[in-house]
Amino acid sequence: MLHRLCCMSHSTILRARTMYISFFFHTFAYDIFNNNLQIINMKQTLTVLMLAVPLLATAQNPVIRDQFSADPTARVFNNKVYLYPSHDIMPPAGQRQDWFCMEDYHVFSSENLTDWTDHGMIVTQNKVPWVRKDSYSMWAPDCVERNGKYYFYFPSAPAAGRGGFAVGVAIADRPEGPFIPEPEPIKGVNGIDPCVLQASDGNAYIFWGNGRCAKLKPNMKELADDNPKETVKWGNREMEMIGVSCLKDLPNRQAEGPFAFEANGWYYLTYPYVRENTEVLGYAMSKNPMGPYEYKGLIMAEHPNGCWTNHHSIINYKGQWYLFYHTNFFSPSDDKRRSVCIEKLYFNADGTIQEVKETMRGVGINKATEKIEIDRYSAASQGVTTAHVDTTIAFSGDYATIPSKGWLQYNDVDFSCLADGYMQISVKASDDTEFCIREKSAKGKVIARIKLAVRPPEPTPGAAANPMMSRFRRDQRNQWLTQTVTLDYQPSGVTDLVITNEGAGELSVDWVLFKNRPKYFKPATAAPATPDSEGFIRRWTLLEPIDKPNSGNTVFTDTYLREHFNREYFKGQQTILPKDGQKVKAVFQQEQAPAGFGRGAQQQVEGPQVKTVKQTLTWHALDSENFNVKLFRFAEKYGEKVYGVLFWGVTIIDCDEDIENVRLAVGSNSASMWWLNGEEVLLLSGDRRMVKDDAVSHRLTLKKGRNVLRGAIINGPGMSDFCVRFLDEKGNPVTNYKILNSK
Ligand code: FUB
Repeated sequence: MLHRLCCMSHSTILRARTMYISFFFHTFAYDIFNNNLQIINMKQTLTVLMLAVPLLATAQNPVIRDQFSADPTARVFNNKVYLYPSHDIMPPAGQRQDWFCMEDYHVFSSENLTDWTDHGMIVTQNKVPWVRKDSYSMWAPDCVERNGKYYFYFPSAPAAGRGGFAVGVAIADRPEGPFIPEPEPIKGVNGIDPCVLQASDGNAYIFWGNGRCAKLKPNMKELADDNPKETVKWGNREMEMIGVSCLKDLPNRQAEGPFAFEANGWYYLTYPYVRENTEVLGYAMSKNPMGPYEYKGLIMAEHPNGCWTNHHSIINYKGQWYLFYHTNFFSPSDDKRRSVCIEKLYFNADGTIQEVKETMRGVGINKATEKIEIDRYSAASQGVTTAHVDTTIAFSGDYATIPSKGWLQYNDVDFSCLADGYMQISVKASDDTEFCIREKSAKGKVIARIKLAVRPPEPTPGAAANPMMSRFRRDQRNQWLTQTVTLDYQPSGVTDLVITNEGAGELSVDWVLFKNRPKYFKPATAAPATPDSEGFIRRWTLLEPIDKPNSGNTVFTDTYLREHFNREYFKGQQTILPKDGQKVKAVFQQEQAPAGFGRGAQQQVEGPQVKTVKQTLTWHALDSENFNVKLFRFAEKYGEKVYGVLFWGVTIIDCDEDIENVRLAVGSNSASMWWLNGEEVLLLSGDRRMVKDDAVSHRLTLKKGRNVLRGAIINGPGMSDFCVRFLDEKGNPVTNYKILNSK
């Protein structure tokens, strides 16, 4: 907390020094001069915002991403992790702008260290009787449970006395409150950063300030009467202090934030102190809660970015040890606005602690279907850099820039939530480029390959400028673009993602997100289906799309359609009663698409105009989720192409008796042709949209027993679909039949 002494002008240092001395003087002096304390004999219920707000998934560091949070004390209560941080805010007018500013506390909880719920404000400065109004000094807290009650310990500036800090306690029946503050601070605890250790000897010990420790009474609100006392010299004054100074003979320069815990048969006293210029986290071990402690080394070195403070806690959750600490990630130029981060922590066999490195990735597992801040990567090749997306918005986060042939890896993404997925990614590039999302390593299986075109088209030499073209193909160099991408391969379970820049220039990435496609189809069941209440036939056995390039839908004249629908693409085209999963070999002659379809207007087809196409295609028995059967979505899922294709669909209708004078009513995008029991009954030609009952056949008879309805739908550059039903003489839907094609 005294880091402001660094990086200051001489006069500022003098002022700061005076404040430093006065801070400590007042802290110690508080006990001596507290006779004037005004005791407010009133229990005050704090305002508790009972609204619990789930935050955005925050599997990366920092874990709280919508407000500042510092000095994290994590505790495990009822199999959940509760986080009690201090709450840094931007200082209001009239407060020192370059100093800590905290008016209240929030509590957060999580069961997976990824999804955090903000339970709202639990204690606020102006509702604690003993706290000086508007002192903005609600510094590092702690919370422990004893006999079903939750004791929240917090330091602040007392209203009475001469300044400095005291430590109060607020009590609740539940970890998230409501907490009721005691009217007075704990007598004899003068300082900051309380931490309560409930030792296996049955006692509770409170640690605070620069490592002082005293036993608490079982009521958890007062110091025990049998605590040792020692005389401390301050300048030429002498003061009697309660408890023992556990860090007295250890590395302890500007030590604060003690956090004590018991594990492996040892008591650990962990604490921030200044090794050189800014704080590190160190630790000492002892066989007794009050020491003597032996210094063992570092838990975490100085923050690489120079943030002066660090403050931490350590928990074991579901068998894994975790270190909670803070950085100033969301406020890089102001280290009094900090944010909580988490890393895994490991012990050596002799009980010593392995040093922890701060990472951007943190410990949480991301669901593939949530926005993943991929710039908080786990590992990266040389040359990958990060920068803030918007330096004017505090919580906007970073993006990463990957050099050509570089990569970055983001670990622990859970794909179990993705059934039928596609990907969105936010990217920026200075030129056309290509990149991949791969699994596990830079050479891993390709999940998606993206060709990113950002450069406007070069004008064709000699051709007059075409203003229409330039309107549609903008220059997108150096602009953030959200790319929607189909997946070549969908991973399962928890895995690692790697972005490889396979282009010639730099590529910037901000976030990636996987989405489940809406379910357009379900596999047909074994039981027969019926038409829906409006008579629409939703069960079809559909063949994967036949490749049929077309320059557009305007060519779909009656003549064209009759010629092309009556060609044979596969054997049994008009007789097959396909089963789900059955394969057909399609072999046919195909004219090459004329200019204008997927080609530049200037390009002409060269070489042979007709080629032989061979495709192996599968039939799928499906129930459409909608009255209209979305062939485009079917093609996306099962086809090689979605545009310029020809679909075949078959459905088998079973009637208990003849149903006479019905008409087949069809809407389709684009043109389509329909056959009932082998007879052509309807042709929808031209460039059409799907409209209910767009075309209606002559009168037909659905005969008793089995009837086969067959359709062929052709698609140019549009999103193909169709809807089919039978109408009776009065135009009412016919629904009294079964649909037999099944799984
Ligand atoms: O948050 C204010 C102070 O900064 C804490 O009490 C110290 O531990 C340091 O993190």
